[in-house]
Amino acid sequence: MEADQEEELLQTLPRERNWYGTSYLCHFQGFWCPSWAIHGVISFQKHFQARDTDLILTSVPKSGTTWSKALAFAIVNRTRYGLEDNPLLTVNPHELVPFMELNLYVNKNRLPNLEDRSDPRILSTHLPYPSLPVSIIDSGCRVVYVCRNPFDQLISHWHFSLKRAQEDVDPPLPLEECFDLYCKGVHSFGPFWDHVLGYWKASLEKPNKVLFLKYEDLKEDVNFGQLLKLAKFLGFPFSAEEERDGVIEQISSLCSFENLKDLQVNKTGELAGGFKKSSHFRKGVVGDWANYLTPSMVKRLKDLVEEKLAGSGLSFKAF
Ligand code: PAP
Repeated sequence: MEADQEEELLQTLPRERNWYGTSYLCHFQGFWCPSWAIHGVISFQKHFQARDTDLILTSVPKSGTTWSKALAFAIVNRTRYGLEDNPLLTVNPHELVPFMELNLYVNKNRLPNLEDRSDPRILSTHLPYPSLPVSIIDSGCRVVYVCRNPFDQLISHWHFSLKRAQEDVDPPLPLEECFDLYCKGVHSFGPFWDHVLGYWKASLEKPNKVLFLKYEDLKEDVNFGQLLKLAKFLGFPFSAEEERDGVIEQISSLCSFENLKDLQVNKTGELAGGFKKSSHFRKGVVGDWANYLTPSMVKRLKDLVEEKLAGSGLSFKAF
C-alpha cells in the first residue's frame, strides 16, 4: 500500500482517543491500533517472511512482554554468554528482541534487513492472532504468548500512560475515563478479551505452534514450572546437568524484575518512539489493581471479562 493510500485508509477508519499523547487509536482489522503504528502494522503484514526457526513473542501491551523477551533471550543464548557478559546486563530487552510493527517496520522508506540475523531469530509483536502475517501462521515458526489478568494489565497500562502524558506535557486521562474506554475494548491492541482469546484458541488447536503463558504463573513458579516449559517449547530444553547446576535459577534471577529494574541500562535513556526504558519497570507484582479500582469498577470488569471468556476454558486467578 502506498503512503497516500495508507493516509486515505487512516481517514476512513473509526477512531477513538488514545490514553495519552496526541495520537489516536484507529479500529483496524477488529482491534484498536495506535495511529502512529498503522504503517508498521501494514508493512509487517505485507513483507515479513517467517522462517521455520523463528521464535515470535506476542502479547497485549503491559502483560509481561519485557519479561518474556528477557527470558527467551537468556534461554536461547545461554551457551553463548556467561552470567558476567550477558547482553541483558547492558542492553534493554526491547532492543535485544525488537517489536516488528513498532520498531523494525516503521521506516516508510526502507524495509528492515532481517536476513542477516542468525537463527533462531527472536522477534516480537503486539498484533492479535488473526492479524499476524500469513507466513507466521503457515510456517513452522513458534509463537509464545504471554498474558496477564486484565485488572493488573489495565492498571499497568494506565500508569504507563500517566508517565507518557507527563513527558508529552498533556493532561493525563483520569483512571475513570481509561477504565471506561477499557471496558469498551478501547486501548492499544484491545479489546483485551479478543486478544487473549485469539491466542488461547490457537494454543489449544496447535499446542506445538503456540505456547500460552500467564504472568501470574510466571510469578508463582518461574523456575521449574514455567522456565522448563518455555525452554522446551523454544527448542532449547534444559539438560539434567543444567537443572542440577542451577542454570534455571540463574536465568530467572538474571531476568527478575528486581535485577533488570536496577540495571543502569534500564534506568536511563529511551527506546525507539521516545518511550523511557524505566517506564517498563514499575512494580512488577500481581494484585496492585486492588489499590486503584473501586468495588463497582471491579464488579463491572469482572462481570464483563467473565462474560467474554465464558465457555473458553480460560480464566485468571487474580479475580
Ligand atoms: P510492554 O508491553 O510495553 O512491553 P510489558 O513489559 O508487557 O510492557 O509490561 C510492563 C509490566 O511488566 C509492568 O508492570 P507494572 O506496571 O504492574 O509494574 C512492569 O513492571 C512489569 N515487568 C517488567 N519487567 C518485569 C520482570 N522482569 N518481571 C516481572 N514483571 C516485569
